[in-house]
Amino acid sequence: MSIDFYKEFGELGYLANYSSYGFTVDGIYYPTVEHYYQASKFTDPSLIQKILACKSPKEASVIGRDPKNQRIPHFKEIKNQKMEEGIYYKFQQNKDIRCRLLETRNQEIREMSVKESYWGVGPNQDGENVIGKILMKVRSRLLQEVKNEIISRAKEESAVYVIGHAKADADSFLSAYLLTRILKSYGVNAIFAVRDEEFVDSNLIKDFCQEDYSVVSSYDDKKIILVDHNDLQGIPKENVIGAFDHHRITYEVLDLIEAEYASSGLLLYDLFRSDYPFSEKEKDLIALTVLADTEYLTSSRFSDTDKKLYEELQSSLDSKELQKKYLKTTSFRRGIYENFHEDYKEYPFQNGVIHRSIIKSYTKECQKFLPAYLSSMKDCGIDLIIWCDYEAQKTYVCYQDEVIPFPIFTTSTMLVLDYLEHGRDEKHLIK
Ligand SMILES: [Mn+2]
Repeated sequence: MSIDFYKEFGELGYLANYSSYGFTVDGIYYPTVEHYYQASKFTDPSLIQKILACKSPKEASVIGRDPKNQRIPHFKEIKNQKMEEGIYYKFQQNKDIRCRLLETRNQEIREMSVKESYWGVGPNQDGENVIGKILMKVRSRLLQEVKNEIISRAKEESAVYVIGHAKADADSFLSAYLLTRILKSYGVNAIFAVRDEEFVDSNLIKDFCQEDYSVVSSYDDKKIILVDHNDLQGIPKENVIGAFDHHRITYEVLDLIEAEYASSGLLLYDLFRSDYPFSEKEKDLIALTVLADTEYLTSSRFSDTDKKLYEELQSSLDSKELQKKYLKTTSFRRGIYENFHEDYKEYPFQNGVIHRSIIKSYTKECQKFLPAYLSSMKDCGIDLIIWCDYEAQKTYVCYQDEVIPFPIFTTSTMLVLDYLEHGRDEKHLIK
């Protein structure tokens, strides 16, 4: 699916040249890309001043397009370059939207202007879409730059701790291990670390990776690189050099590469495969991160693009067998309250907070236990159960006294919340 934006409003408005993200070039402040682009047409200082002083990009555009104003000769030949510079500086200097642009991974970006067949897609959607193409070009350039920035800052430190999130799962643990090795190859004194020794996929981790790790519980002046999350979780902001993640931007760490991948391991693979020679063993570890984070290749998070990358790993791991061995389903011998709180999290939802729990079972257990869990929700303070039946590959959503068979098999809370929020419209199931 492409990212189609039009004008500076709404969720995708940050992509538009009229959106108010200012930047400085050679000591001059430009309030928008439009101001920059229009000013670049002229050499007359008073005209440039006039454009810069415009309160809106629209006014700047009116002056810039006025045929009475003398443009620099052959501006046509450099107009794309000027546009690209403006867009580049905008995203380079506004880290919050830089994150958002990087988050779009490799999706096509289109400017849906019906009037513009050059800069946009035009009336028949077959225009040149030059703005969209520039945005994609700037995106790849910034991706490399952020990556190199994090690495070069890490190189200046006497030591850098690479850590995943608290209660590490397989992706968090293995990705931290892989990134440590990658950073070492760049000359960084990287230390493989965890926050605590409570592991979610402890059997899988033990069986596949017996590497020594440090446990970082106090931060002092330790420098940190985060993997598989980008929330600080108690780490002082100034200690964090950067983050690599595949979930959601928290805006707590802005030196961040975050894009939707099946796992953090797969993101690292895509990011470094052209400079770092991954060994067979390392590729298997990457494959494991994918297996663990996609419920063994069954979850909706495993996109077609991920699939291609995963196949490139040529891993010999058997996903079915590993699922049987390592997938931890809910233990129904324990009490309902305990199981609700085993995989429990609060999410902001409809101006409030929703308390959600994930239950993982096989079909028989699902049929046997679901009614009792449904009737205990209120008493246990649970608003939403995402119940995954791994045998039947079905997900049931229990919400407001109702059991809703979910249209696809998933454990993704974001997907479920999106679906509930948008009137159960299936359009919201694929990102
Ligand atoms: Mn992960």
